[in-house]
Amino acid sequence: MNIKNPQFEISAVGPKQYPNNHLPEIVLVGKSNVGKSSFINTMINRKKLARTSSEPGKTRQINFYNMDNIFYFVDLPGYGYSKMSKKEQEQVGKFIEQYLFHRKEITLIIFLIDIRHSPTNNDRLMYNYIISSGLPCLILANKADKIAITKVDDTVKALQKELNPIGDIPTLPFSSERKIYKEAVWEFIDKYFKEEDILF
Ligand SMILES: Nc1nc2c(ncn2[C@@H]2O[C@H](COP(=O)(O)OP(=O)(O)OP(=O)(O)O)[C@@H](O)[C@H]2O)c(=O)[nH]1
Ligand SMILES: [Mg+2]
Repeated sequence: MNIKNPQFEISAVGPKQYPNNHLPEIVLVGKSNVGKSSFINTMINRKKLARTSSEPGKTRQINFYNMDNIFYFVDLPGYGYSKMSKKEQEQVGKFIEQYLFHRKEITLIIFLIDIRHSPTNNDRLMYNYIISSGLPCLILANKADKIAITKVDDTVKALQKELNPIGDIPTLPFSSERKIYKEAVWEFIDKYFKEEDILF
């Protein structure tokens, strides 16, 4: 897919603010600072459409990015940012749950894990939720540039074995620094949309 005119549409804190045009939504989930917002920028070759930061906890609302009126990338706040006050963490947790548990437009979850580490407890909670929801999911082992290129494939396999031993959830490497992994993700999205007869 070649997105020509990606647009930020809205930052929402509740369902009333979600777009109501029923486009399919591809949602980014993962812990704080894993690279969700950067993923969106990388996929569409923009440096700053989605706001990123080296400080965890940058994204606090649910941001909808309209991809040529074909679908939305939905950027969620990350979980597990311990420096946020308890109240803020609870509030952000509520935004995430409210969206993930009820939004009918979700068509694919892109679940980012840091390629360098075993999944955290919160990653496992999120994984369990995804499995129980039955929503389609793609796992991305992100920040692949942080390990030697020759080790990427084996590390991705090991991570999949750890998190998803049955091996029924596709797992790919990704990196916003090393752009070579991007095409495979676009191919996955294209194929997925075609198979599910989702659009156009
Ligand atoms: N080396 C490397 N750094 C990355 C990659 N992706 C993101 N980063 C960096 O990681 C930091 C966090 O990136 P964000 O995209 O803001 O992370 P996020 O998951 O949106 O974080 P929250 O909004 O806090 O949940 C930034 O400093 C990015 O430049 C990657 O693939 N490789
Ligand atoms: Mg973010």
